[in-house]
Amino acid sequence: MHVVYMIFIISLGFCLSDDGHEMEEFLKREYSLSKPYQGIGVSGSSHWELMGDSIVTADQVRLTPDVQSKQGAVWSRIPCNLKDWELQVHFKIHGQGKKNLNGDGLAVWYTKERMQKGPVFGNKDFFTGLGVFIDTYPNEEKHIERIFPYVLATVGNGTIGYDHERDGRPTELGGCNAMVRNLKHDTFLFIRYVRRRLTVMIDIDGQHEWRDCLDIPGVRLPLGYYFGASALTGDLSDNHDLISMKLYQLTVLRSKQEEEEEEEEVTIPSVDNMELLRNYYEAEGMSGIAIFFTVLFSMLGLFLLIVVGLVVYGHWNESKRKRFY
Ligand SMILES: *[C@@H]1O[C@H](CO)[C@@H](O)[C@H](O)[C@H]1NC(C)=O
Ligand SMILES: [Ca+2]
Repeated sequence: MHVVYMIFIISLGFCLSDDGHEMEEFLKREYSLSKPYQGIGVSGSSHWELMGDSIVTADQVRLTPDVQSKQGAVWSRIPCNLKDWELQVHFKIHGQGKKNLNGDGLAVWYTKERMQKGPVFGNKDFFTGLGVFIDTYPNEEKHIERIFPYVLATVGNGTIGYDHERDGRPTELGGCNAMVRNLKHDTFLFIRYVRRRLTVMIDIDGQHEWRDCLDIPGVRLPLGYYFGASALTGDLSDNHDLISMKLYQLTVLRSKQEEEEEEEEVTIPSVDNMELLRNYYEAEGMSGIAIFFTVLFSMLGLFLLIVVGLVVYGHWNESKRKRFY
């Protein structure tokens, strides 16, 4: 098993270094949402549609207010047929709740379904497509390896449920910690999908620098899905504000081999080597505290064995001596 992990990690590293491709980007207004949010929620001709408790103000689309049991969303009306894209989400999460007494979080979507209420950050469960979650409340008590707020990505194929009690861990593709609440400066989430590679980055320190969150090759997403964002509050709450979502089309040069590999049309979202990925994260999850205790107890065990051994040897020696005298 370890050999397999090693090979997997090496191949990951290999893919990371093969990014010498030139890219150009164009802002696509029809898939973007930005001030002054003309016509959203009022006009049927707007490219975006509001749902649930979300409201539009001059400065933001407020998906939920800092009030219990709210859910809201905003969805694009136009399916996206771009192969390679980059989504820059400017958001703000803030509220009265003290540390870990706020929730539940915000999600950004690229899915087949749209405008359906539900338990996954205000969207339906068993979704088909990509969800990137900013989970601000740790539901799972044992969350040693994850520090909240936590950003994670999940690809659903319509049959996989989201495990709320475990903060989506069973279906996590990867993630990172992100202290995003109640900040004075602007906070951004960045999702790039290029040549079936999914990259998520965050800019939350006010330094105008993207920080890596996850980077996974072999993510197969169909064309023609919808972009959206949603948020949910429960017993705990926060204002979940969307300031803008800007979608850029990327033009990427592909090698002949890549073109051939991608020729086959994707109809169901999936992730290559999902099993390996999951095992890899579980194995990695073992590191840190688990390994520390394993080593500690092994050493204590060994120490005990040595002590017992010495005592037994001492007794044996003594009884031997007694026989001589
Ligand atoms: C969806 O994913 C699950 C788990 O990977 C798999 O068992 C199932 O066959 C997939 N469903 C479809 C329709 O591909
Ligand atoms: Ca949670």
